[in-house]
Amino acid sequence: MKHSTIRRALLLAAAFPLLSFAADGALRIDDPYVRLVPPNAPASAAFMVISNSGSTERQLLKAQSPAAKSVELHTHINDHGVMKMRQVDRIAIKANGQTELKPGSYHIMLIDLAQALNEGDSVPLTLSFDDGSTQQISAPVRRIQAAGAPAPAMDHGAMKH
Ligand SMILES: [Cu+2]
Repeated sequence: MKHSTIRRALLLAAAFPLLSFAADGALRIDDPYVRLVPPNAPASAAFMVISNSGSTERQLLKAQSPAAKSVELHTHINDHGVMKMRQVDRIAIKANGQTELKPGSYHIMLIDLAQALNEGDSVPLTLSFDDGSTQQISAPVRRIQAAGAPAPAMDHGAMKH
C-alpha cells in the first residue's frame, strides 16, 4: 500500500516535471528512461531529452539518484573505431536548443545499483544545472531493443568503472 503510494507520487512527478519550473520555463526534460539491465549488472544508464528555451546556454553539472551508489555524467567517444565511455564534467544544452541523452552518446551512468531494476520501475533522479536550479524527475525502467545497432549500444555492460 505504502509502496504504491510512493509509486503514484513518482508517476505524478514524471508526468509533471515542469511544475517546479513554471516561473522560468527555460529547461524541460522529456522522455526520461533507464535501461533495463540483467539483475546482477553493476551499472545502468539514464537517458532523456533536455530542452532549453532560454536565451543562454545551460549546463547539466550533476545528477543524483538513490538507485545507485555513484552517478556520473558520461559520453561515448569513438577511439579508432571503438566506442568507449568517458566521464564528462558537464553536458551543455544550447540556448533555444536541446541535447539528447541516448545510447551511444551522452548518458547518466548509474554505477553500483542499489537493487536490481525491474521493467516499469521508476528511478528518481535529481539534476543540477549551472544556474543553480535543480529538477527532480522520475525515469521508468525500459527495455532497449538492440535493433541491429551493434557495438555503440551494447558496450555498457562490458565497461569497467
Ligand atoms: Cu557510461
